[in-house]
Amino acid sequence: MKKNISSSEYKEGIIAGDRMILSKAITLVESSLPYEKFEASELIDQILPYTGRSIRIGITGVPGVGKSTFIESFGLQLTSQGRKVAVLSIDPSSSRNKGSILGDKTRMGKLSIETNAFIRPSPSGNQLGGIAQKTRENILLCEAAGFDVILIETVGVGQSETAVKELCDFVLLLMLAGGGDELQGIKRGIMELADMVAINKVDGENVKAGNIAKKAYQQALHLFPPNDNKWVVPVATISSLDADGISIIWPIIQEFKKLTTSNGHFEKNRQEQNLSWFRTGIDQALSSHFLENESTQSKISDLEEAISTGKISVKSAVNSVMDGLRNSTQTGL
Ligand SMILES: Nc1nc2c(ncn2[C@@H]2O[C@H](COP(=O)(O)OP(=O)(O)O)[C@@H](O)[C@H]2O)c(=O)[nH]1
Ligand SMILES: [Mg+2]
Repeated sequence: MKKNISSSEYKEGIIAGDRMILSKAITLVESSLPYEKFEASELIDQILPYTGRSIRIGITGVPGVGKSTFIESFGLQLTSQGRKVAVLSIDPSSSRNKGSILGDKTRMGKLSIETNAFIRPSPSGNQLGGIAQKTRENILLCEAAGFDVILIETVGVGQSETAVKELCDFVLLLMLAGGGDELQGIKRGIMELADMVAINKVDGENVKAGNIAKKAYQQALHLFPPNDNKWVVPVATISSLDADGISIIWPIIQEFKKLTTSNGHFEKNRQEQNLSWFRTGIDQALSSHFLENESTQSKISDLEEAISTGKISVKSAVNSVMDGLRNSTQTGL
């Protein structure tokens, strides 16, 4: 393959569903080189008319709950029904170990060789905003390539759950039964992000505990005020490993889509996500534009030195950087 792919070759290849080109386009989007960033944003503009037609589903829950295993079962079910499934993940941790990437690949072994599936491990880094942005662009690329279901696994803990809400139409929260921590998720506010709760690993000796947990979650969810979109969050028990209970998930998502489309919340959610994307984009563009400047960088490192040696307060240092910014905008630099 040629080294340089032109932007029209990218566009045509993606729309034709060429996986090699799709993979390369994702690499381009994830690049931090300025000229590649520029190329990537042009490409996103070009493919935009071909996007938006998939359903974007977030899969969240603590590490080890079975997200990757679930995606394997659910994804295989969807591909067997003729759907094209793309799997992306979002991971804000910079110190992600290689083991987890390998682990995820083996857990999705069957899905990864399906012709109607495409699995792409996440870019990792320590700036969640940037990663979420890239995942969002990757969603668009996969949509333009004809994938009609996008599954997004949260890999890191904490913030990635909020990020996935910002990227998806529907969020499935996987939980575990037992351990008396049924209400933990509610306390952490995570339940508020979920459009559905599935208690996973309800197999073998875990069936009784699973059913108890299901009741506890149903009761707890009852105490929440009704959602604006009128959706009542369902609770199910599943076994991702045995592919048990998985078949009810897709019809539930369809019901969700039907309800929220008819009351306008589906589109409203996407519009709000777009606006928030725009605002984050401005924040990032401003700060990177400003920080790329060499004199700013050297000023910042001087100030860092001054902060470490106690010569200046953090607040004064920030003010000093901002004064520099104000002066440069005034002089048009
Ligand atoms: N018994 C049982 N084990 C499961 C089930 N789902 C996942 N596991 C196991 O739980 C472990 C973690 O699964 P994984 O999918 O990697 O979790 P993730 O970190 O949330 O992606 C693996 O050893 C899986 O085989 C299930 O439904 N039942
Ligand atoms: Mg996983």
